[in-house]
Amino acid sequence: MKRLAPALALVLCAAIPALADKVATPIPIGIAVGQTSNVALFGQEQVNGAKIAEERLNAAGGVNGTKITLVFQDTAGDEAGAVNAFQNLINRDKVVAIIGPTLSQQAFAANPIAERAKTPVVGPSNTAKGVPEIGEFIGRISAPMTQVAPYSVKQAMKLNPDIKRVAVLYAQNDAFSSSETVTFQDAVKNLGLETVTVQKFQTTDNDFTTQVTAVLGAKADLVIISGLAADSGNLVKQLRQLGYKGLIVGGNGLNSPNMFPVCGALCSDILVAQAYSPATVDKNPVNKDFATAFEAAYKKGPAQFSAQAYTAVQVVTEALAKIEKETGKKIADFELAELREMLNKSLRTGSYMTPIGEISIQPSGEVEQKDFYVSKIVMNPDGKTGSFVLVS
Ligand code: MET
Repeated sequence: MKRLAPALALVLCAAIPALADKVATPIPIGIAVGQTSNVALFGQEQVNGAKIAEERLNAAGGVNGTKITLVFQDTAGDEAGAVNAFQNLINRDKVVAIIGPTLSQQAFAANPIAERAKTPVVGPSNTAKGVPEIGEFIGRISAPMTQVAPYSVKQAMKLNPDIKRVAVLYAQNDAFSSSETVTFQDAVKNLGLETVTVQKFQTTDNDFTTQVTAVLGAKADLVIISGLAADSGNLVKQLRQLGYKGLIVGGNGLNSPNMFPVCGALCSDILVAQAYSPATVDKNPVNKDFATAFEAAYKKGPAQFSAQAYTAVQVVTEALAKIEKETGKKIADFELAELREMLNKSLRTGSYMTPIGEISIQPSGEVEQKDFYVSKIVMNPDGKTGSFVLVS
């Protein structure tokens, strides 16, 4: 008996943390996005959108009367930062799910950690091919660029039916940019256009003379860019400064007003396909509530990354409420590990009416979204501020 005691103690000790791991209240939801580094140009918008969701959803009762609380962990811009944030949220903050990371490049590194810990991930902005396939616990509400990108090329052809020669540029050190450019190059081919040059750059570059010279030399009449915000903004600026006059289509990295200060007045007329439009407020009351609260808080209208972050928080909150409805048991009475598994399933059932329209998450984790838009950047006379104006 005496000899058994240490073994018994060991078993008990091992069991205690597991028993202690009930879901906390308010219910913690992790937000792992890039709040610093060059990725903060997107991350700040995500934080803003998520905070509005926390406020609006809690004002509406949270999860059947229990409040949610967002736990923010800055991933910065690289893989290590995302891995670290995920570990903290899963093990220390004991969140029910993680919303993040900002970049697909980071998702490929950090999501496997959540997968092993059986913690659901809802990607609010990952658009590269292959993200949901990382695992069973990985989903997203951001439509992949394979679905969204072709719209902007079609729109460019509408605006200028004479387009024939296309220059494609992409950031080769970024997973989403490398994935997105394949989609764009396929679209160019399928639409009967010719790719006359493919130019690579790095997300850390700020001198694009070589690439711009190649574009001008190839006599392109359409330029398509896949990169992050600062690099793409500088590339646009240098294209215009060195005399490129044709249309420019930007990928998902150019879909942020935080890019406006980078290319300034020269951002004007870039075409961007979007998974969100503030213009739907009249027919979408959820978007109206979101956009009104956002505008009141930040004195500017919301853009895609904010709307998607809101959507991700909303989807997790509603999926939690569904669990309570189905089991008749409060979330706080579940053990964390069990709840995380149930939440992963709940996320994938039914549909959600969100600021980005009606969506659902397929069993694979891929989002199903109905409405996409193409907007054109219009800069204000101050050359610093501007807006995305719907063209289709
Ligand atoms: N869509 C990007 C990605 O999947 C992130 C935001 S825009 C650069 O990496």
